[in-house]
Amino acid sequence: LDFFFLLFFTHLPGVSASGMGLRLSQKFVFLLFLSGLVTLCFGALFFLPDSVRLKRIFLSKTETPPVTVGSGSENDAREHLKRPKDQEHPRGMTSAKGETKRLAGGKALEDLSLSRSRAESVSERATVVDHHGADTDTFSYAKFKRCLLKPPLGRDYGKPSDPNTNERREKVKEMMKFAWDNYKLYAWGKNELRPLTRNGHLGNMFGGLKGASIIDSLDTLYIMGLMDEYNDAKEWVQTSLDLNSNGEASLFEVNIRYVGGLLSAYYLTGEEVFKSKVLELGEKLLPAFNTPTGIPRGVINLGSGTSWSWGWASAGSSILAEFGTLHLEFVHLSELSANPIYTEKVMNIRKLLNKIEKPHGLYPNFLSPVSGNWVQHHVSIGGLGDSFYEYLIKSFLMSDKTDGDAKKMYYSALEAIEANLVQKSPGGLTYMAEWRGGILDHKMGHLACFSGGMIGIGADDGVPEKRQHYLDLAAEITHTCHESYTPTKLGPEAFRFDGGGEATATRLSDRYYILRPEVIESYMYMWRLTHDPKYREWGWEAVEALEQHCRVEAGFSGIRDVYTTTASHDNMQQSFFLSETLKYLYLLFSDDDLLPLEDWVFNTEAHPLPIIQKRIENHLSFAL
Ligand code: DMJ
Repeated sequence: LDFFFLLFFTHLPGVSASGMGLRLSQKFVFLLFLSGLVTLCFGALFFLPDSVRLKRIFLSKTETPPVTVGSGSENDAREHLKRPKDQEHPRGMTSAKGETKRLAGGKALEDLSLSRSRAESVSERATVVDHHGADTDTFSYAKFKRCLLKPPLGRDYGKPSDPNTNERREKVKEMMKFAWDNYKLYAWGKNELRPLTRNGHLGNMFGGLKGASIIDSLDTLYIMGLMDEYNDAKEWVQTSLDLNSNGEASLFEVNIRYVGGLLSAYYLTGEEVFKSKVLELGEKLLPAFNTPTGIPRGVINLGSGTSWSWGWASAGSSILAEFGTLHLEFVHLSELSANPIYTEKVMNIRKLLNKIEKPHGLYPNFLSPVSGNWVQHHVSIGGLGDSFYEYLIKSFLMSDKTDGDAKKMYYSALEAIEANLVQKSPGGLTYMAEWRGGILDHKMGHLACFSGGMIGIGADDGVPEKRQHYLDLAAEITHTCHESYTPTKLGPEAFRFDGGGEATATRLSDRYYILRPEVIESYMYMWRLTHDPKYREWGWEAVEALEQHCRVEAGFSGIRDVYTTTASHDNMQQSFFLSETLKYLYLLFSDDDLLPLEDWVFNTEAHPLPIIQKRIENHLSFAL
């Protein structure tokens, strides 16, 4: 400044550096110059580098320069999310938890409008260990396939060497093609076929979602090698499966049929469309868990996310078989998305059920999602309770036998069931009665007949005598259910052991058969476990009966009375007929290497889900 001052005055006309007697006009010009100089110097601060102290002193935090492209906190965060994980943790690096992380190349997050929860889940991904071979944010289908113990479709698609069995298997395949072709012809895109009136049925169980028969058939068509049909089904999923519906859906039904069906289609085929659809659908189900206890309500609006209990469920309760039949699918949703939220939701249900006091060790069918207490003391292995027990043992099996809590809960439940519900009829038939606050109802539903298979596959607890005990119990229950299949060789909706009857429907209203799979399901498991030829014979009886009583010109239909041979049809080809009944029959006549039980667990709609192998870590070390 001194330098400028001297320069200025020595150059002013008539002013010497020593002579400071200035005129007023000269003083004014001087002040003007000075203020200009100060303004210039202050402005120059903006052009100085960030580190210059002067700048930091003069400019407060709020005056930081505006964000330019490529810098700034928001863009930095996105860049961080986009960065391949293996740049952050070199392959094979050990995390804080001591887990060895084999990190795949990071996938750019395509969606820049990340929601908060999504962003959080991304950060949580670092700690998720995926036992299918991708312990990062991407699921590796190729690694998953390498880690299966056996090829899913066997050496030769499970084709049996015995020609007679093969002929039977071909017959079942023909039935599937017939059921599918008619659905395609008359009800394409609807949920079910009405084979008598030759039209489609939508119903209101799936909240406006369509194509239930298509989703339920994908894996059956695929394992049967009906590839044209499978491709039509896949194309429909690609072009027409609209998940943006706004209706009221059963959480349970959407989960077992749509989530289960899409998951198994993905695991069998590796087609990305199934994965993206199922992850989209999974997210839509999450709001159902927003209750004081985290126990979901039965009905959810897929658009708004609001949920409520079934009108018929007492005191706004949730149903054991519904909220207890989510575990397998939700664990797989976490596997595929690397988002732990799904597993957390079902583990929370598990914890609550584990802790709560149970009358005689039994699980009643109704529970309040608000208080977390039982609402009624009705216990049943059939409707309202059934698949909860199934999912306990299957959770254990699907976890590669590591989910000890599931196993413990299953065995204590089964002991309580044996102590309180399992009965022997005067004619020597073993059955499972229902329990109403301590009083036994000597009735068994068709739905309860799945329990033969369940007790069979759960019979491996390491103690040989116990294993035999459970195998015997499984065989007895399956035998009883077979006894109920008479005289048409199809079984009623419910049968009783009182009033002089033995496995007989005494009420007219219980005499119908809606193409249900449970008895055949038990035949299939018992065949795999024992190879006793009677199970294949019983299965063949069912095939013949279905052909004789349920096959109509345009599909298969349920019947109103299994005790009369002049059938009255109910005009409905249920989607579970394609998903379960025909699949279990096909497996019954196939070799055991078609969907081997060492690798696969079937959800309650018969959709195969892979066992999450713990030994995979060893496999991976040489698979990579
Ligand atoms: C299927 O949708 C499932 O098996 C469910 O668990 C109960 N019943 C039907 C078939 O009967």
